Amino acid sequence: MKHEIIINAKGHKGTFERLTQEFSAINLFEAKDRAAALKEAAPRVRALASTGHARVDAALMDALPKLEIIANFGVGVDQIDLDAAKRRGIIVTNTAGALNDCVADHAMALVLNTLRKIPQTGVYLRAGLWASQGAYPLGTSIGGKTLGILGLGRIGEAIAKRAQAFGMTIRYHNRNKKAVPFAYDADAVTLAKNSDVLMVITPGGTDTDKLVNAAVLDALGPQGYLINVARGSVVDEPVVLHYLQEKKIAGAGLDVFEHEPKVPPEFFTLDNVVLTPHIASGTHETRTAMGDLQIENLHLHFAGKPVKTPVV
Ligand code: NAP
Ligand code: 8YV
Repeated sequence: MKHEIIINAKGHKGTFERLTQEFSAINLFEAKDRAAALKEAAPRVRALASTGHARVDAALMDALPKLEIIANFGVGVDQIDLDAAKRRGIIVTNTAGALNDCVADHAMALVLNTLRKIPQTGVYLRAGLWASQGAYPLGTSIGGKTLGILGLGRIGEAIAKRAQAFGMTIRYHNRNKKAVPFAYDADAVTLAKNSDVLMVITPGGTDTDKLVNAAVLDALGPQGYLINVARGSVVDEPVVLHYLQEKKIAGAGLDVFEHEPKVPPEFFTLDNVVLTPHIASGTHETRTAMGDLQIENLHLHFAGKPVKTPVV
């Protein structure tokens, strides 16, 4: 007999196929009457498969009184009310570790693309400007620069490894100092002041809301670059836009935004920003590995075993 699960949003295709084959799945996102679908599932459903982008709030948990586990597709669980889950004794799992390398690759790609303006040079070439106006203006070197990592966790450490190979010096700020061979700064402003490139890779949520604000960008300064692969909420987006427009920072590489998939169109006209649509973990291999881990956690729980990657 297949165990029953509820799926709250459509995500990675291969993972969705496995979820619907290996479990008896209720697709909440397809329900014409969501409240009725929840009411029908309430007496039975013990597991929720969530995607990182869909909100899982206390009301949803309360609508499923038998809920024991929320297995998230994604490492970031900022869309899940963890306090409500704790209160209810619901296990929350994420896909920690499965995406470290891929996200770090993308973070490093943003460093390269932002400082060397690679997308902008391609647009210049395609517009015929190389022939009519001559060589594209010079970029900024990567080697020899200091990368300040705000959030030196699993992914932050994978970014540090790559950046070192490019000849960068690493510094970091976390709330807790780590046993790593990198200089520690006591706060985000000091880290930005000591860095040429500020890499943001903390979790989202209330603790980090607008952690990168005007004071941090002032400390980064007009020669400094901001890269955000964390969550849009971690930076003050209107302030970042303003600082780019006024050239109060040299440039930015942004994979995440405050109101995804909406991105303020004012960014599109700027020459000093590289934008990607939240794709840092977006490869076939990594998304499959994330789904495998999400599904493994569900199977382990139904087998009465400890889950592999618990958050709470
Ligand atoms: P992690 O291992 O938990 O690392 C997070 C780091 O951030 C920790 O070192 C933590 O250290 C630090 N941190 C947490 N709160 C902080 C605060 N208020 N101030 C300063 N530092 C703080 O998590 P991870 O697996 O590396 O993932 C990090 C985040 O990346 C995810 O939560 C997600 O939001 C984002 N992400 C984005 C993408 C994408 O597609 N763009 C993909 C994957 C992940 P302390 O606890 O000592 O402060
Ligand atoms: C995407 C991520 O959210 O893991 C995370 O925290 O941000 C990414 O991997 C992915 O699309 C999961 O929904």
